[in-house]
Amino acid sequence: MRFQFALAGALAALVAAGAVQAQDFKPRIVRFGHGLVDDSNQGRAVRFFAKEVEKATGGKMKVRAIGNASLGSDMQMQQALIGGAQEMMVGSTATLVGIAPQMALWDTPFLINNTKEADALLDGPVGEKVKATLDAKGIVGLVYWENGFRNLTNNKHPVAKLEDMNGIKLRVMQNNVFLDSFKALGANAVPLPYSELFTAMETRAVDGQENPYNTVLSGKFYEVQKYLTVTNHVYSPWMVSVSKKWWDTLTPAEKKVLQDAAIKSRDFERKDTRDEAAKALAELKQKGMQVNELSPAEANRMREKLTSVHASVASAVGQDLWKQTQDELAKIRAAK
Ligand code: TK8
Repeated sequence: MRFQFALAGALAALVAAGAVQAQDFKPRIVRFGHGLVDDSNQGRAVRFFAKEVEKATGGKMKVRAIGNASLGSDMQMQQALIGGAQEMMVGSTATLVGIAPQMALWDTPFLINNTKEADALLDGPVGEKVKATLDAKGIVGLVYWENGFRNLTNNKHPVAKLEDMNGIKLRVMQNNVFLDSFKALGANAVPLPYSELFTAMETRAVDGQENPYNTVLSGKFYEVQKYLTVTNHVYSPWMVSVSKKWWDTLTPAEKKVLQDAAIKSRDFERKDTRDEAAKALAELKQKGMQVNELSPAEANRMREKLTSVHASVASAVGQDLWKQTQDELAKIRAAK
């Protein structure tokens, strides 16, 4: 017994010193599922992560990137992780709220104004605290990736003023804050998994949706959506998640490889996503989408409607976390 502890201690020291040997890794297959197509910011980052892990383990750990929701929707994959039937996934934090209610913090409209605030808040104590609530639910959250600022598309008419939202059948994520937000704007909000979204738009079961430019582009939404309104109504993160059941079977060296690769993938993914987003709007116009910005007055009217859900988010995530978030944001905004 004592020998085992000594051994564990020695290994931990080796890992800390970076002196990890190939024999610290067992042959393992990691099924890493994601919802977007392979040729998307999400798919590229999963493949980046896979390469990093293979390199660091001398090919012992093989990460299979499985996109297109082939392993299921976000919520189905989360259940597979909890049950231990799948090792890893990445998906919207918004679809995790049923499992970890504090994730609803990230659904708060207009909480985050820019990517600098996003990085500081998500990678800081607030982000860590929210991420850690997954642990007790059977999921280990590794890092936040950027999904991005969400914008509105539809196939009915341009949305230039609040009243234009009336009667638009709008797909939202399976999440109450999104549902309430878009009901407050006057839309007919319908929750649907992402994996059913394209077909729903194609068959006109829904008129519109909201997602970052990157996804509108990679998902080819321009084929079935004519109008895009620049709303930037919420900053949406993705969570890179691991099955806790599987995680608990890993050696310390293997856990460290996954954590290190996750951090590298986060930096890669955020840069890639931002580079793509900066060019995406021009590309979407070129593909035929009609893009409009809201006048400051109309943007304000929408903003007021959307911020009406803030009180209910605060009570859902707890007043302490809400206050800590506001304090943290104030600090981030004050810093140069
Ligand atoms: C991909 C989803 C997607 C999200 C959505 O699985 O559902 O609209 O934005 O990124 O997580």
